[in-house]
Amino acid sequence: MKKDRANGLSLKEHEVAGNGLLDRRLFLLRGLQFGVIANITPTNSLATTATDIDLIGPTWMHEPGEPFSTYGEPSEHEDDVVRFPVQNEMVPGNGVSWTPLHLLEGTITPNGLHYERHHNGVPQINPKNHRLLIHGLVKKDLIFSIDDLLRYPMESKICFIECGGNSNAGWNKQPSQSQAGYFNGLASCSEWTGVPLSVLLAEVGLRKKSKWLVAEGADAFAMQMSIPIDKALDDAFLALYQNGERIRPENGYPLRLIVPGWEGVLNVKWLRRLKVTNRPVMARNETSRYTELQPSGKSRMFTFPIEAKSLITSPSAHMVLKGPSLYQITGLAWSGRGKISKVEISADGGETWGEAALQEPILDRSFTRFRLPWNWNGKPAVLKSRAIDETGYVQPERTELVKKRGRHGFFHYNAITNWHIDSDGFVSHVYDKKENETTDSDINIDSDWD
Ligand SMILES: Nc1nc2c(c(=O)[nH]1)N[C@H]1C(S)=C(S)[C@@H](COP(=O)(O)O)O[C@H]1N2
Ligand SMILES: [Mo]
Repeated sequence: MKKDRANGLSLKEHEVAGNGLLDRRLFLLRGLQFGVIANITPTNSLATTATDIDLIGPTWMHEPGEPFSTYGEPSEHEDDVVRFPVQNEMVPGNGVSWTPLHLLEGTITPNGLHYERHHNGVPQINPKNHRLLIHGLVKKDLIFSIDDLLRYPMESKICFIECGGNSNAGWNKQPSQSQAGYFNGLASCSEWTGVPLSVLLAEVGLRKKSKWLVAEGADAFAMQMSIPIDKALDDAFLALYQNGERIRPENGYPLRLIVPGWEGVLNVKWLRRLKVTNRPVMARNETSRYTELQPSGKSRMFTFPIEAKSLITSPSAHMVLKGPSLYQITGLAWSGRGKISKVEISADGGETWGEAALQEPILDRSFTRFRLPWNWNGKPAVLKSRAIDETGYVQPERTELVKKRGRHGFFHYNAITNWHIDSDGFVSHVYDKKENETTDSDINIDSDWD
């Protein structure tokens, strides 16, 4: 066994878990260099040795480039980095478009790639004609124009939004073979800026019996959702900006509600009305949907917070590893209950686990990027990631989740995802072997979200 001369340890001794998972600090210390010493990478770089040195340069160095633009676009060579839209044929404008999480890095979702969930299309709203009414159990009803709202003191928060129906193909009997983002990408993370709801609720003055807030959108679906008043006063806000610019039409322009860490459906877009009430409105999306029968025979409803979840975005389904070598396993973790405290990775199907490096900043109810070096030996392997949040909650294995939530599960699928790598390096999605026996789910979800 070759020695890593820097500290006298062999690569084997840097292993933190079985099947080649290495210490999370190794890349930070010496990049790929330690692989060289351990004879894993053929040269000390993944690049080619320079022989012909071209000092003339490419053609684009010999003529002026393109002129300036008023609004930048991604390079034409990145045109595969797109959302994946799926429309419900029966209802105009009802569908989703998935964020390509497997093609992105870092934690912030570019505005043009934020996932979309509309129930009846994207209204084209002229902000001059848009109003927000706050009424109900309040001391005085108030109407705000967008210009009024833009004059209030604002705050920013980086947080994820995840649809309660995200990853729900995970309830199916067979593992989805879509790319990671195209079955887990009804989740995105942005910096949202706007006016704290508590400020406006203080202006209208809450009456004693106020317990809930019903939010209504100005789309043709007239989405209505009920939110407990305590959450509204705690950290909900009315967003006008998304990653520094005004919110995109598809994400709620000119005004949307942000309810940090709670299921996506509460983040009402194109917000036009907030009614303070003493009980929930019992709208479609809190009765016929989002109410789920449990194995105990009782139903659960108003299951607001998003539980901790993680997903390896690379390597992930459809990718191909180029032979035995060092790889960086990377992905995203998030929790609606606070910060991510730890992400563990397994390269042997869950037998042993190693702790991943968490990329700073680690923010409350935001995407957290994790990474871990892996020395793949070229043999079939199963990768898993497991998130643990600051409340101590541990992301469950699929078997556990299915056992707990039963065969009527549809929302809040947050189980561990397994990526199988075959000896050709091809990555596919698999369930644990034992899961095939225990899963009695007979649903087949491929075009229903909510
Ligand atoms: N007015 C309105 N608000 C809405 C919806 C909608 O269809 N209409 N969809 C909801 C659902 S189910 C989700 S998951 C999020 C999606 O937000 P996004 O499209 O900005 O990602 O918005 C919520 N707010
Ligand atoms: Mo949703």
